[in-house]
Amino acid sequence: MKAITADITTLKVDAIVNAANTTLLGGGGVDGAIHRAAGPALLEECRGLGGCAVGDAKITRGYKLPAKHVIHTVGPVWRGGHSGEPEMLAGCYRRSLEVALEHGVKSIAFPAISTGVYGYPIEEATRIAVATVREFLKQNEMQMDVVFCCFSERDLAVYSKELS
Ligand code: AR6
Repeated sequence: MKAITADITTLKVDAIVNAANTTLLGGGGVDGAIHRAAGPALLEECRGLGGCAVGDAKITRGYKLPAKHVIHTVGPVWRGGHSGEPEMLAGCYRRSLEVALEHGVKSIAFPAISTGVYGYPIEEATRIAVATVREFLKQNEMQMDVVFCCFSERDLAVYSKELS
């Protein structure tokens, strides 16, 4: 596991994770950036997926992206932390890794799911992200390169602290 600052759409990994919404039909933030970079064929494939539940994940091809696949997951909207948000956010990381494993993905990059428009506090979200990925890799005794792709130096500092 490592944390970097980058635009996730530029990463040449087996799969990048998209912080989508339940429709899977695009939006703003990292979702908008991924759809723009992948091209309209991504939206076409997403139309056939029938949406995605909060905490679940679905995979598509990467089209014009350097990444081979996009794993679309839907984070929870932050409502103060007592509405099941931690469990749902952990589900995003766990389900994304399960889907990755099923598709032979050896390298994966995650954005900071739910911490933008959905308002999840970065420190708490980071703790869940790192703990859930660590636990998954340990339980599955597997080799997967996991990159936490931060979009600001501030987020990178939070991730670096959590990883050390
Ligand atoms: N590369 C990496 N990280 C990025 C990029 C990028 N190109 N662009 C933004 N981020 P958000 P959410 C960071 O709002 O909170 C969409 O409309 C951003 O700085 O994209 O899960 C969906 O359709 C933040 O740290 O996702 C949903 O409706 C992180 O990505 C809703 O937003 C997540 O911010 C999902 O909200």
